[in-house]
Amino acid sequence: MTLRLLTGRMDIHELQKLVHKTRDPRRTQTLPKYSPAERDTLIKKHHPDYRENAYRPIKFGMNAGDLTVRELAALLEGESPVPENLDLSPAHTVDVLVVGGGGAGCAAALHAYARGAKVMLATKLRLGDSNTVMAQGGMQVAISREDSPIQHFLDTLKGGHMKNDHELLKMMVDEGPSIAKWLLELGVLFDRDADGNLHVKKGGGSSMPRLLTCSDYTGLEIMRVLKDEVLNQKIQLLEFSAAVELLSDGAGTCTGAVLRDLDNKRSLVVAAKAVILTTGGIGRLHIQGFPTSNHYGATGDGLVMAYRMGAKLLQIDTFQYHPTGAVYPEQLIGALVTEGIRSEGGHLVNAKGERFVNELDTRDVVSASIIRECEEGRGIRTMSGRVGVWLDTPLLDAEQGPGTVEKHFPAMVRQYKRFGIDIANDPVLIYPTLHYQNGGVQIDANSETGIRNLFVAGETSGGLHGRNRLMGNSLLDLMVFGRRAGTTAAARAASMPQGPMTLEHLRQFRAEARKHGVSPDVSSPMLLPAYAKQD
Ligand code: MEZ
Repeated sequence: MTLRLLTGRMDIHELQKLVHKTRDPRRTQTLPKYSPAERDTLIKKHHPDYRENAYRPIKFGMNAGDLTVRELAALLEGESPVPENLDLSPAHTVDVLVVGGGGAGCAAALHAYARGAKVMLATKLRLGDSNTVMAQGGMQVAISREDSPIQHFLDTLKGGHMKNDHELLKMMVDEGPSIAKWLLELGVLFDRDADGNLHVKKGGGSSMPRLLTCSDYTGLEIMRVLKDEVLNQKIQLLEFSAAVELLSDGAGTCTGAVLRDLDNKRSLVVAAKAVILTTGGIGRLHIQGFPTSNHYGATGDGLVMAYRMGAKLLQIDTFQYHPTGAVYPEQLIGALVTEGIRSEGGHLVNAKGERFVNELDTRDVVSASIIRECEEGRGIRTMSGRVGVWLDTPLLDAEQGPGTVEKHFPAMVRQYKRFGIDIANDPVLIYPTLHYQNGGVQIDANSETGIRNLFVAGETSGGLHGRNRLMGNSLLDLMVFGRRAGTTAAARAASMPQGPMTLEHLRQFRAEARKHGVSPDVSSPMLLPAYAKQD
């Protein structure tokens, strides 16, 4: 297939020739080595987190005055779709309501259920539709003899610019091995070496190989097993049922939620002694106009509901732009091209045929470097006006032997093959894509927010990753804190009666919004991206 879509009138194959031609000189090229001050300057100059006009202060609530991106600020201050006179007679009464059907939600539901709680899992789309399922490159766990949880802790802290919550981080790295054991016992097929031992790979910003992988579809494999387990345990499941508001006892304790049945367009009240929010991130808000690697439902619902209830948010001024999102073909814009390719030696190459960054530096540095290359005219422009740099995927076959790409990255090969592109022969064009919300709702060691009986786990929570998450730490985060949330919520539910259900917090929130002159035009949570067909 001939692709006549790149720079000027040049054929993509013509441009790709430079990548093939410069492979040898690139092997010995000296890469920039940044001092801490230079890294800081690079990030501040080119990383999207530092584009001042993309941010504004939040007008009221627990984070009044804090800066966040405009798109999120509008939703946090937004108008609930729930009327204050809604009939709050419950359609369901449970001990623990889990909101969200990804990895954190399934883990929380399974652990709460295993401790005897009556659990309901409600999810906006189908069970498993989540960012977990799209995680490709692996889950970090310090299991090799040469490695240790302390080393994992230090790498993560360095990657997060020392802004990580130490207590949460210590829990995550310490509990990694027991999480891996749990997943193996459930049936997750992590990659093994020829002797049958678990095989670990190295990710960006890590000093040790520590990624447990299932080729380049790790999240999909983990979700396969977790979904099966939720279904096998017959945990009560409500699909296409989006939580739109929480309920409180009127004195600061969470007592349930209002769901919107997306099929029948009806509201549904669930009485719950504890609620666990696991709704993932915000990629589909497309902040600053970025494409995203996130799934369709990643619209920040949990942040919005927790904020309205009075929970505190942390580090909501920092987001992760994964360095390698697809730029071409148009059908794949923003789709993830796993960091695993760079972990195995894939070079990033500019329009001059040069490498310009250590590909395994932390993601904020790599993304800032790619953006710099493009801003300074060393990017490759597509006919539709998008710009990117090359990721030299054929290099893997050239270095490690034919068939390497096909064998190690079957999902990636298939993703491109559908559009006639063979990534074992042709380098791919990439640019940073909105991938992860570094911050989120503040939680304690049990995943509980400042609101009693309201728990948050996974990407919706904040603090653990500091200002830049390391590859593979999100899968571990959601397992560790999904388990902690599920376990504590079940214990809490066993020790107390169901409290009264009111919308008192909403009444107060609306009064605050009026006081600050916020127009009720923006409805939140958003539930589906702005371009979704509502019918
Ligand atoms: O943790 C991630 O974000 C991840 C593993 C992504 C990837 O590049 O594969």
